[in-house]
Order: sequence, then structure tokens, then C-alpha cells
Amino acid sequence: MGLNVAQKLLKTHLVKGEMIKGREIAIRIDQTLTQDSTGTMAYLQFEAMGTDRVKTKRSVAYIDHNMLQAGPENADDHLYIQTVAKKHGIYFSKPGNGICHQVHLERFGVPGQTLLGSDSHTPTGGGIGMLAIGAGGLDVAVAMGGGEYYLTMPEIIKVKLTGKLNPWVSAKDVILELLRRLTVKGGVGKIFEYVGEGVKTLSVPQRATITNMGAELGATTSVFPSDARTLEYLKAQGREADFTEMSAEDDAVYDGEVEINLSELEPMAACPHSPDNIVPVRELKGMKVNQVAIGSCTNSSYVDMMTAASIVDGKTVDENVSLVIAPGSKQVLTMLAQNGALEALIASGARILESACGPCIGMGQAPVTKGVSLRTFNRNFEGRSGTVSANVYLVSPEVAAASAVNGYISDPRDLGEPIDVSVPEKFYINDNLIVPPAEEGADIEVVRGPNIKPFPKAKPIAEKVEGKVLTKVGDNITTDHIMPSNAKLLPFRSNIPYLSEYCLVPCDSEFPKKAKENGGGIIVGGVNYGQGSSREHAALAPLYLGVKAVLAKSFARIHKDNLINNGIIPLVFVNVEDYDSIREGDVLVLENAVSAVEKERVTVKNTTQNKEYEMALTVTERQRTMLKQGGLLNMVAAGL
Ligand code: MIC
Ligand code: SF4
Repeated sequence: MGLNVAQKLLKTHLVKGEMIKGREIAIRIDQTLTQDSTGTMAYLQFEAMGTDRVKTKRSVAYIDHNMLQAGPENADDHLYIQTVAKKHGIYFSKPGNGICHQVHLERFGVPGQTLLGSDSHTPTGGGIGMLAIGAGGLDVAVAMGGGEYYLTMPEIIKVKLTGKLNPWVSAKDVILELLRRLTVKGGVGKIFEYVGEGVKTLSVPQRATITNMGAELGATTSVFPSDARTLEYLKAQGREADFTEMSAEDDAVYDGEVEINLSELEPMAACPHSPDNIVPVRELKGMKVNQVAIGSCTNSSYVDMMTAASIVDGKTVDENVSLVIAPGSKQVLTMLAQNGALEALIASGARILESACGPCIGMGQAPVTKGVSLRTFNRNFEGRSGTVSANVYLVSPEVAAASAVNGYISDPRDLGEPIDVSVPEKFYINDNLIVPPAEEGADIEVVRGPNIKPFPKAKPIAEKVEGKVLTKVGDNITTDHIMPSNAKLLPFRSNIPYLSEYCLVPCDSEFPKKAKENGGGIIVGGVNYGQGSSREHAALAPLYLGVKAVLAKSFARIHKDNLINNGIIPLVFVNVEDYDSIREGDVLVLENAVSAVEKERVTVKNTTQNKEYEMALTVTERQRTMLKQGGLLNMVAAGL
């Protein structure tokens, strides 16, 4: 039986376990990436582990999220990351160099290698044939220290692409179609591997758009083969030496299959407030638009920007629309400047932002009250834009640019003659914003600003875990709900005590107060609890507030791992009716917790209602040890 691409990648990196669906495996990590809003914690944790130099083939620290610098906090964090990187053997990508995933694809991604990143969109690297996985900062810190990465062997789903995209239909529409079919929880525990004739028709940046937004399916990762198109891209980046070919064998077997005929796709949009709320753009045609934003790690490549520039060239952005453009990297921005496209964008009335995440994570450009914002981004969770009442639609650059000119949501197919933009034969290469690490780090002083506070550490599990239900929330609660991120809060990513004051506030404004008054407690959640980002802060803030367990109908992968890494027990209702009966304020007890966490099923008593709930603890053996020890750091310290 032949291997598929995902299996080849896993097999060549397998350190422990058997590649049998549902079993725990451990893989060797070749490369890591961090960004600044998760990076400070990851490096504090890395320092706490006492490793001198990273043991990976390549580790890169990017600055791309916290760029507003409205006070000294962001700059202090940047300096901390820059100095800690220099000392410990990590490349540092300066602010202005671009969004981590875009730059990593351009300059560092290597087909056939593994990449672990402290950002949920790390699977962008799957576009170049990497096994690229998003994880919490602590997992990345361990990988930097040479530790393996543990995961449950995912199901591998074949996504067979046939046909070819029609003019004005884009890679974004491919992933929106998959989200339409499978929803934001459809990818949990799965790797999506793209195969078929249609694959050849997609360039690396297009593939990267698709693998990037596979994160919204909840997938472990997504991957394309490494083929002639990959070589073409690497050559254009002056990196053909990094190429290796890799494709699925003819008789490769998969755990499931989805087929998408590219020729049948049309422009689509994800409507408020979820990336899987998909409709064809033609159904929204005519809706007035207040803001259009083009950028983010999903759609900020050279081709995306050139597409937008070609559409607005010679035209004027509608008087009621604010068009903002954030090119994904310095490479992209420079090329736009060199070939005149930047001039076309500026002339049309576009507002040019620096190469960073910017509005995608609410760092500026919050839309008008109740505004309609069209974004080429990957997440449209309520409030993430910085305006709670705004309605954000996720679309392709083609739809975005056409709508910016017209002032209403437009189907780009109405623009007529297709434009022709392709990957250039040679990208502009200038890596002068990438600072290499010191040869010898011993003498480098790590600079810590006053905003950097120690992170909370979990304690080994108590014999009896007891607490009040502090809050009960519904389905698909995102990490943006649990630990909101916006221009006001992002500067405090190194300050958990401060951030904890905002924990779960979008769902329950009293949550931090109740947690403190009760000396901690328990959270009850619905389906897919913790979807979205990799931010460990969504576990660290609850830990700081004394949360001991989360009971939910199901969990998103990275958040569940982050909870366990920080000693918080994730329990799943076996009978979903129990979720209905539970009330805020009920006291829940898990007796004999130390032995209970060794079992697949545990009984939680509701002493207020005199009921018992059967809960599943579906974690690996290693995670059971981790829960007993009080998290991953304690486990590493104990040499386990
Ligand atoms: C996001 O898109 O939500 C973020 C901001 O990039 C996060 C990381 C973070 O919260 O810092 C992610 O996707 O993991
Ligand atoms: Fe940055 Fe947005 Fe991408 Fe997250 S999704 S890495 S905030 S551009």
C-alpha cells in the first residue's frame, strides 16, 4: 500500500508511536516560527526550560501582530524577542518585513520538512509541501529545545481537485467551498491533502491561501504535493536548492475523500460572523459597503495585490468606501513599488498600511458602527474587527477590489475581460530585515521591559477537584471570546494578570470577577469550544483566574492542547442533555482526581442538583501524566 504525502511527511519525522488513526505519535520538528503576540510567552517558557541554543534546523521569530506602538509595550516586547532570539540561535524578522506566514513561505519554507508555529495559520506552509502545524507557544518552546511534538494521528482526507478555476474565481473560493461543505468543526482531527489534476493549475501562493484557511476547518493541517509549480516558486525566490519532489503514490489510501471541480466554483463570501457561513457573492450583490480591506496571511501575496491593483487601476474608490491595503511582506510591497502598481493603488484612493496583520486582528481600521466590511482575511468572528456591531464578510481580492470601486458588493465576473496576473519569474529578494542570531549567545543580554510579567504556572492536580460553574457558554466559542485581542489588549500579551481582567468578557462581562470571588472554578462550553487561534493566553488567563476544568460538548484541537499543557482538565459530555441541565453556580466535584485522569471516562458530581455526569477524557497517555503533573513545563522539569 503506497503512502500519501501526509504519511510520507509524518513517517520521515516519526520519533514515537505508530501511524494508526487515533493513536498518539511524536514527530521531529525541523523548523519553528513564532510571532510577537504569542512569541513573548513562548520565549519566556523557552528560557524557563534552560536550553542555551535552539536545536531545530531553522527557527524564526517574526514581528507582525503588535505593531501599533501606541505606548512602549509593543516596542518593549519586540526588543525582548529580538534579544532573546539573538542569544538562543533564532532568526529575527524585524517589524516591517511582513506577516510571518507570508515571509516564511517566501524565504524559509522547505518542502518535505516539518514546521511548528505558535500561530494557528502555520499550515500556510502546506502550500509548499511542508507538514506545517499550529500549536500553543509552550509546544513550540519545547520543539525549539529539540523536543518532539506530540499529536494524535489524524485522519487523512483526500481533497480531489478537478478542472480549472474560471476567470475571476480564486483560490479563496476553493477553501470557502470546503468550509461551506464541512463547517468550522469539519476538520478537527484531520489533515486535508490536495490531489488531482486541478492541483497543477494552482500556483504556490494560491495553494497557500487554501492551506492557510484550512485552519478555519479546525484541521490539524493541510498539504499540497511538492511538484513543478513548487519548483517554479522556489526558483523565483532564488531557493531552488530547497526543492524536493513529493507526491502521493498511485495506490495511496486515505481515510476519506472530498471532490471539488474547480471549473464549477464561483465567487463566494463568508457572511457574519463565521467563516463557514457561505453564500455565492451574487446573492449579496448590491449590498452597500463601508470598508474594504485587502491583506492578511490568507491573501496578501504579490499575485493577490497585483490583482487588486489591476482592478482599481485608473478608477476611484467609491466615496463611501475606505479601501485599506496591507501587502503581506516587504518583498510584495517593494515589487508593487517597483512596477507602478502601488501608484495605481494610491491613485485610486487606497490607504496603504504597513506589511503586517493590522486590521485582521483589530490593530486599527475598526469599521464604522454597524458597518459592512469586506475583507480578504480568514476570520470574521463578532467583534474581532474592533467594532462589535460591524458585519464582516470574507471574500477574495477580486471581489474586494471590485466592490471597493463600486461601493457595493460586486461579482467580479461583471468586470468583463479577465486580468492576467501570474507568479513572477523572479521575486525581488532583499533579506536585510532578517537579523541572524549571534554565533555565540552567551554574552548577549536579554532586555525585558516592565510590561513583561511572569506567566502563571499550574500545580500538580489535587486529590479533589471542586469548583462552581462560573459561566455556561454556547457553541463555537472562539479564543477571541475567551481571550479577546484588539488594539487595546494586544500590547499586554506578556502580562497575563492584566489580560485576565478581560477573559471571556465578550460572553460574560462578570466572568473575571466571579472567578476571583470564588477562588477559581469551572467553565461549561458547547460544541467546538476554543476554535480559532493558537493563543495560549486563552488557557493562561483562565489558569491565572483559578479555572480547574472546562466541561464542553467538544473542543477545538489547539485550545484543548493548550488547556492540558497548562494543567486544566478538558472534559467532554458523554450525554449532551447533561449540558442542558447544568446551571451557572452549580458546584461540581471530581473525586479522586489523580486516578480519575488516568481513565477514559470520569464521573463529575453536581452537588447542587444532586446529579452525576459521565464525562469523557479523551487525551493521550502523555497528556494524562501532564494533567497529573500540572502541565507541560512541570513535566519537562521532572524529566518526563
Ligand atoms: C489570529 O489570527 O487569531 C492570531 C492573532 O494570529 C492568532 C495568534 C494570536 O492570538 O496571537 C492565531 O491565529 O493563532
Ligand atoms: Fe495575522 Fe490575521 Fe494571519 Fe492571524 S490570521 S496571523 S492576525 S494576518
